[in-house]
Amino acid sequence: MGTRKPLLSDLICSASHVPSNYIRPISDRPNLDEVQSLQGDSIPLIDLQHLDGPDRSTVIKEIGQACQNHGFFQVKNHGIPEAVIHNMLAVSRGFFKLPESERLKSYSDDPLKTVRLSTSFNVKTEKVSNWRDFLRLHCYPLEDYIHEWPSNPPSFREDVAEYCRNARGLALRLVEAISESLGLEREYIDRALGKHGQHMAINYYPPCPQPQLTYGLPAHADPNVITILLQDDVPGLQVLKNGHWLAVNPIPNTFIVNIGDQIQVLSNDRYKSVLHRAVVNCNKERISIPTFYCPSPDALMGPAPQLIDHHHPALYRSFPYSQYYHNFWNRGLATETCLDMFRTSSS
Ligand SMILES: O=C(O)CCC(=O)C(=O)O
Repeated sequence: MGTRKPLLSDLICSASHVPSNYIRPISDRPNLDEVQSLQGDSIPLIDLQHLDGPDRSTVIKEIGQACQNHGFFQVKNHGIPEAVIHNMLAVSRGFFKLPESERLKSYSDDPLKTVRLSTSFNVKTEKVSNWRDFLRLHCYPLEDYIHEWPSNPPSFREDVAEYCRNARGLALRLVEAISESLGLEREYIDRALGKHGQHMAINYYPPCPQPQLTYGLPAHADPNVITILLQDDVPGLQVLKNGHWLAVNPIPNTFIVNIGDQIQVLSNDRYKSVLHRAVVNCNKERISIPTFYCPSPDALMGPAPQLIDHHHPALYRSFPYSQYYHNFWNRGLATETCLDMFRTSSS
């Protein structure tokens, strides 16, 4: 028997069929024919150019409405230079093209590791695998983690660090804007997050011979505060809206932002953390790079007291973020969100 290949990209090189452990039951397949493919305006596209000027309140209102009605929005004029985005995508592609032996230096199936290359979602808990390899990195504070990152391709650390600094700047501006949009002080959410955390995944979805049988990532909501997604020019992200899946087709130099479960908790359900998924295709590999902006593990999360009153009782109990994160990784990706485990009896 040959050596077992832990990564999908090394296993499938020339497969003409999806191996049986990737095949979803018939009731849980992507039904790609039923997906609506709207161009551009499938989720709001918000121009951040005037976020820091006299028209701030107009942009804040747009962000608030997007969080309330969609849980997702796209941003342009976000201030992250095109070269930083280009280098991030190029070095990610370079990483996944490295020889297997080089990539496997970072391999681990332990979700608690701060740097790890792995496959699917959580190989320890899941029954069906997903058509994805990924490199996951902790990235804030950078100096605590950068020495653990891959050093190949040679510019990896420099390019990824530059991207992380920029993504953090954007995340902070958005977190302040979301705080204001809820009628809270600008720094309220920032303070609630404690020391802050920032993780990143570089998702690599190889071409798939039978994309209708499997997922890159099945439907899930994000456990963190906000996610800023950079994707290459290959479609794959889909968002659930009114019971229908919408394809969010890439627009160059924009980011997709979605609010995570912690904003739903903080806002006491005013804003919704929405299910999304990644599908794969026969012809093209796809790279997507989510930055997950998180509370510190010891931050105590719960609804903002200013949003609770007689008519709006607290819908969640307080909990340390580490408890939430632990539950997220250990239950496998499921469409029932983790939020239900933290609801009060008033919900
Ligand atoms: O690849 C995508 O577009 C979605 C990625 C995602 O949802 C995730 O990594 O959690």
